[in-house]
Amino acid sequence: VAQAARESLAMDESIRQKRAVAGEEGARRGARRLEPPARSIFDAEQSETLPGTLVRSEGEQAGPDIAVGEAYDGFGHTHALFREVYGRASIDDDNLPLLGTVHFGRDYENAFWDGQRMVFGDGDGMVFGRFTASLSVIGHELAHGVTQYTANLIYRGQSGALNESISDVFGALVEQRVLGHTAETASWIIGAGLFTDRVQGLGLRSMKAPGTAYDDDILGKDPQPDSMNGYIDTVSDNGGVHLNSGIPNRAFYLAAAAIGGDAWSSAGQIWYDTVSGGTIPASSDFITFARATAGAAADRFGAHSIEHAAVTEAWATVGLGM
Ligand code: ASN
Ligand code: ZN
Repeated sequence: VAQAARESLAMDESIRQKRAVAGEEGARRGARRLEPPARSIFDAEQSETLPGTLVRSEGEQAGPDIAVGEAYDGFGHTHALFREVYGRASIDDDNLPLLGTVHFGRDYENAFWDGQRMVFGDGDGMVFGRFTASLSVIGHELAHGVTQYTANLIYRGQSGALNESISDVFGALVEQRVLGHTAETASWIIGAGLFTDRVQGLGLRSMKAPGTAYDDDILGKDPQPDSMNGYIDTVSDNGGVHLNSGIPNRAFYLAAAAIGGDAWSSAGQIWYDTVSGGTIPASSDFITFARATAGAAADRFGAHSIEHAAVTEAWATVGLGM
């Protein structure tokens, strides 16, 4: 027993040292200021020309255009999650201005990050409405920017599915924090509110139960797998990046649910540490990322913490035992 206690004390000491080092790094980096957001929203007026016309700059009052207001507010909420919870200064951690274009294209049924800005279509009005209507989608697109400036996961195959999943994770967390939802009360739906009344569905993807977000005459059944047993080998969609993301999405949900409470400060902090920590390669596959999250959980919460146990168990449940 004494031996075990000594080992556990030694463990605590090493964690304390790691945290002290992290704290000093934070203090040194503290020279870098955490500025408020610098948002600029443009209107493509149904063209596919970027950026379009500048319609709202930071600090300007809201006008009548709902999509412009949603993009502006959504950028603010997402910026706040990264700044207030993770101490990150915008997308690049150096106060990068947030650029967005709304009303992109005609009947354009998507939103995307083009490497420099977030772009939102209006949908066709039959299946999809405005893509700014969902805060988790706005958070998703901005998080692609954060991933680009950190782990820079290659947008193909498993690293691409991780890139997609990380965007879903922070998109969901932005929304949960604004709504005051815990891991237990959250919907874990990405893109709630995007579908028109014609579509039977909760949203684009379910992180809690991948493959069940919709089952509909127009769209068919949500094709996302929820464990490695269902992993989809395909050449389309960059190797199924929007499909296989269901697997790490569910791992995140399971970890957050097992820990309980505010997901952004528990599992979200672990995932943020993993993505921004500078340790995972751009070509990471699922198991590499899974092991890194376990390491990040141990570093931040302790090797014998419930957080660490929750993370390893979550990955094992989706077929990625380590
Ligand atoms: N909405 C999609 C995404 O952000 C668009 C795309 O695949 N580029 O992943
Ligand atoms: Zn994406």
